[in-house]
Amino acid sequence: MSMFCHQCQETVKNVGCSKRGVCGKSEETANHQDLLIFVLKGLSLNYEKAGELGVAREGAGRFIAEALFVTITNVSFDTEKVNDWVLRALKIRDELRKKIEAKGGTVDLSQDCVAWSGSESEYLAKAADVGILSTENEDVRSLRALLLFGLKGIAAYGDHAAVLGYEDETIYDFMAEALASMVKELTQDEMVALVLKAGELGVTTMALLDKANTETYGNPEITEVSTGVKKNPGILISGHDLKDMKQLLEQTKGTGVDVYTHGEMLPSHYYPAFKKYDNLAGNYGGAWFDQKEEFESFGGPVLMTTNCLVPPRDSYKDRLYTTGVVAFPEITHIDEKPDGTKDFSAIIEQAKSCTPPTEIENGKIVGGFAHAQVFALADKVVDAVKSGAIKKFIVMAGCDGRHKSRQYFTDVAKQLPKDTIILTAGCAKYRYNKLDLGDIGGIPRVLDAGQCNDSYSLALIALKLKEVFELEDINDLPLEFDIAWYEQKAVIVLLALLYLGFKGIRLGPTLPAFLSPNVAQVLIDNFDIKGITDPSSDIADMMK
Ligand code: SF4
Ligand code: SF3
Repeated sequence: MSMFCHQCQETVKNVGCSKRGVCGKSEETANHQDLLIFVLKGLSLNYEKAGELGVAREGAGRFIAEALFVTITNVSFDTEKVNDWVLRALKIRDELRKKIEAKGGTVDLSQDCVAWSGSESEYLAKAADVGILSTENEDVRSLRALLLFGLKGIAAYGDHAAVLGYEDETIYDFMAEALASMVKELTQDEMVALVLKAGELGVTTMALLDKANTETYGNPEITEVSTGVKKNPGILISGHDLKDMKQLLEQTKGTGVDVYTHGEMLPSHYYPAFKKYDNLAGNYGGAWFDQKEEFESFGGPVLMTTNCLVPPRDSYKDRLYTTGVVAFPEITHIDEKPDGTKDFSAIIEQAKSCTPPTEIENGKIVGGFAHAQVFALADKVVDAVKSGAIKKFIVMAGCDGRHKSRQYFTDVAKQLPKDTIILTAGCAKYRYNKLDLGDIGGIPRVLDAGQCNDSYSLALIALKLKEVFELEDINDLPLEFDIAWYEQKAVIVLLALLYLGFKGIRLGPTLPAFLSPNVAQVLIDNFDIKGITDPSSDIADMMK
């Protein structure tokens, strides 16, 4: 058996993981995930057909989103659970077929992904035939990969919106259209068009999630978050799911247990609905890849709501919990109840018997600069640009990761001239959000909009500046991009930015392994995408 996965930035030699994932994903899990994608293509063909015939498809679109989310880097390491997703996908695919046939229609049985129904013992053998490398032409494979990985980002953000009750059928329809396209003979122009459409749907999805988050929890506000610890025992919550956060805060209220955020959960401090909880104690640690040390020293239970989970050490396995689509063998998983709520009482009880967290730092992080907060400061910002106090905005959003080469982003942040403002979102911020980079007339030099999906806020801020300065072209703004990527949510953020017309985006630490030379050239020719070089040269170029 072997595997092939090249969907994240840490893939082996920037080519592909072929024995085991650098992320810790096993061959079995990787192959089951490939099989899941294969079955989702068949499901999507039936979904399209059902749509043409007016056959009800309730639940199928949401299912596609959740199943794609399962395959994102650092979400599921549990082969059995992925196997269950394959079984459910086959069932939904075949139920759609029955409904289509009941209406007198037919499904395309010439497509293996529609017709195939092996027993579970055949899954691994089948997976070997249907993974990424089954597409022989390297440019077609590259365009399909770019589309698939962008879709995964749409799926994750769409799912976050859906858990809050915000859904948009056009997002599901596009996911199905795009998955189905991957088994059709399309021209390269048609494939490029679908990649660009993914960018458009990325904007739609991030806008929907922004609406879901802000209508449910209020607009993020400037907030100072402590990085120290208090005297009570605590629960650490990581990942991106704000609904889990809300339920955990509600259930811990008055129990004597504090809640600390980790990684991408830091921005929850910025929302009015969460700030009112006295037991929301602070942020513990940094980006996802340091979690082994941080979860160990935290000493209390840890709840992982989405990516990025790292295979845990034995020392804290008994106090690690997963929920949602996250899964790891032998780690307790908290399921959602039929009424949509989750019961975190077991975690809270365990926390009570734990010692308070060990302090690993004691400072503060300032954030909360999503669109509404920045618009409220618009006059100040515009005056600072007009007076020359702010020369450039540098968007440094995205992901953090393990590689030493990511020191580049810290060095850029430190070396940027003092008349620049860094706009950030996502866990990339941990490379510089604890540095004292000062302010410009009271405006902090690092403006953190929130989670990676809040890159949408950064785009809105740019569009607002374009309007205020009455510019024809968004690329005439004093704005540069120096984006860090790791997993597939960053792929959709990138495609969304391209769709919005931004050009000249720098991407690092490496360009994606899944871009063939020709596809990379298309992005360079049409969007002036570039890789990072070294901090001084890139800063000199950005400050031109
Ligand atoms: Fe390798 Fe990344 Fe795939 Fe994990 S997600 S197997 S590290 S390419
Ligand atoms: Fe980070 Fe995983 Fe991408 Fe949401 S938590 S940005 S890497």
